[in-house]
Amino acid sequence: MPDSTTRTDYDAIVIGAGFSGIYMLHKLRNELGLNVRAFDKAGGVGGTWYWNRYPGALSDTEGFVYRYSFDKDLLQDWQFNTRYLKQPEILAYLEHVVDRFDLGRDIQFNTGIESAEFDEAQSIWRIITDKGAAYTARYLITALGLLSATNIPNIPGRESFNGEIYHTGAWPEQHDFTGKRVGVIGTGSTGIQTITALAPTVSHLTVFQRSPQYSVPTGNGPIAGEVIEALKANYDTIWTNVRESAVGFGFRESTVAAMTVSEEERQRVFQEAWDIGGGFRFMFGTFADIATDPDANEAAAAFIRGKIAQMVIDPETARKLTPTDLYAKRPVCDSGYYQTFNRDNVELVDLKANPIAELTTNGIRTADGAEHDLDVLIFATGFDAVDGNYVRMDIRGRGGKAIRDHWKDGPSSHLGIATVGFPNMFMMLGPNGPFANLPPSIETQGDWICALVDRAEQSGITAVEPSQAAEQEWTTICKSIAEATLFAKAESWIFGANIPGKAHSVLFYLGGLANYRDHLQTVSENDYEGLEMRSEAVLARASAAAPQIR
Ligand code: FAD
Ligand code: NA7
Repeated sequence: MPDSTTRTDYDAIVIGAGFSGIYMLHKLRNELGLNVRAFDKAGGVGGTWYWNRYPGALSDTEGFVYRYSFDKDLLQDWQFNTRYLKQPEILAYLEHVVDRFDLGRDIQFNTGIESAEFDEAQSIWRIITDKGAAYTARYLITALGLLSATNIPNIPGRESFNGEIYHTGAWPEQHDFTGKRVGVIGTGSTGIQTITALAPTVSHLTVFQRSPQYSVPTGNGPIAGEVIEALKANYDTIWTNVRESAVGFGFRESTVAAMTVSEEERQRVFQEAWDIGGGFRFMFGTFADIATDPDANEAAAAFIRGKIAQMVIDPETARKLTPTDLYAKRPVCDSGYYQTFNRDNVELVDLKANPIAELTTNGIRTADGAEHDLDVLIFATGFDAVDGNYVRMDIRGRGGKAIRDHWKDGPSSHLGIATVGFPNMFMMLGPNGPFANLPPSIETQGDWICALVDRAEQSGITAVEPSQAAEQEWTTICKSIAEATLFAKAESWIFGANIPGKAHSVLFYLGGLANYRDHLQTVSENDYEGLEMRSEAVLARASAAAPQIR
């Protein structure tokens, strides 16, 4: 039986110090007054923006909404002068938030969490760090990142390569590749940014492309001072609109079906969006059904294909760069990607026609026997998305069940936040969370979790977890929405299709941020219907006994 005098080191432990972990530390410590400790294996805050320092790294959510909304003064104070934010600016912003809200003293860096186990008898979590230190807490907040666990393909001969190897998502240092022969594998959002930024600076760039991409211009550039002032003056309305929208990117989403307008009007709308720029804007701001109706999708795809043909001079290179499948992966945008292939020092290798055979001492040998000599090889091969960092840790819930086993057929959750058998573990951006601009999604989840924790604290509830039925229902909702979209027909990380051997499953709630918020509100208004709350152990508050680690 639980011991009523059980004390924990902390009330809550937060793993991760990116947008999500920072927010949760602030909410739980500064607003609820709990004793909270955050850990990150990184050497500093920032998460994504700590690790992804590759050349050209940029958020493609427009900067005015790629930020927290919770503090009005912060919104007014933080300066920006371009439409999108580069990695150093976002990192500086997050560092500022940590300083501003005095969070740094409760974050421990360079500390990976290797295991987290729920002690059923005590209703507490026990975590062990990679330094062998053990800590306990009543709540475990996993802010592990959904695009954080790097995917490095298992290419034969890797150990024999004499050059430098990098992954874009594990790039904590700056590097100068001037004059070097560089290879990039991968042409997703990250590869596109890296390729475009690197090409003018290296002696030769070889791009190893498995799937060509539909990309539209970012439209990045300076924003006039008066526009920034107007944005700042309008923030209340802006955030309301973001929260009431589907993708939360800060633009007006279309309600018009593409095929209900004339061909001429469609072209006008596509051209206008092309000129303004933005990947999400092109997919969701032009017409309402690009992601759901095959004809609408083909119209958008054909428009982009036509642009590629105009931009790329060599017809054979243009052919290789032109996708023929659905336009149904996460929409991406670029700052001159296709034109980069008009440069004399850039070469495109089509891996579908000619796969990589092996890495050699000097570079990459493709199946046709050609040797591509390289000084540097960059993997822009993406991430084991959403559950990747969960299954890389040893997380155990009730009965010692490992999350790896719990999710062996694909990860699931209730509301993207909690999962059966793992009480008091609240996930930020867990499986089947919203597919939308992430800072407002993070705040949505963080506020809801915080209210739930407060409710538990006020009522002496010691264990909260979803019922099997609630989790199953949420999984079914997510699956049926996903299947109504064309995204489900494309092979991408949104469904775990990019990782060999990973179960193909729905990883997101594709119903939009506004509807997602409605779901959360309905659950909380119905006294957290679908969540089982127990009062098995009466634990003393950690604050009374917490070790002083400063
Ligand atoms: P992360 O920022 O990924 O932080 C997770 C942290 O957890 C990491 O620091 C990691 O080190 C730590 N961690 C994980 N496991 C452990 C462990 N076992 N022990 C200790 N620490 C651990 N989203 C958008 O909405 N718009 C964009 O434009 C956009 N652009 C992106 C561009 C790139 C290149 C990438 C990679 C992602 C982009 N994203 C974008 C998604 C981005 O990840 C989120 O917007 C947001 O930064 C996620 O914050 P987070 O705190 O949830 O996760
Ligand atoms: P993505 O979008 O998953 O792109 C990864 C790219 O790497 C993509 O072109 C892949 O080709 C390619 N890839 C992956 N594995 C291999 C192997 N084994 N061989 C050759 N090519 C490979 O990741 P990103 O980092 O670009 O973007 C992820 C998200 O992070 C992005 O949407 C933003 O939100 C930020 P494929 O298409 O699978 O054929």
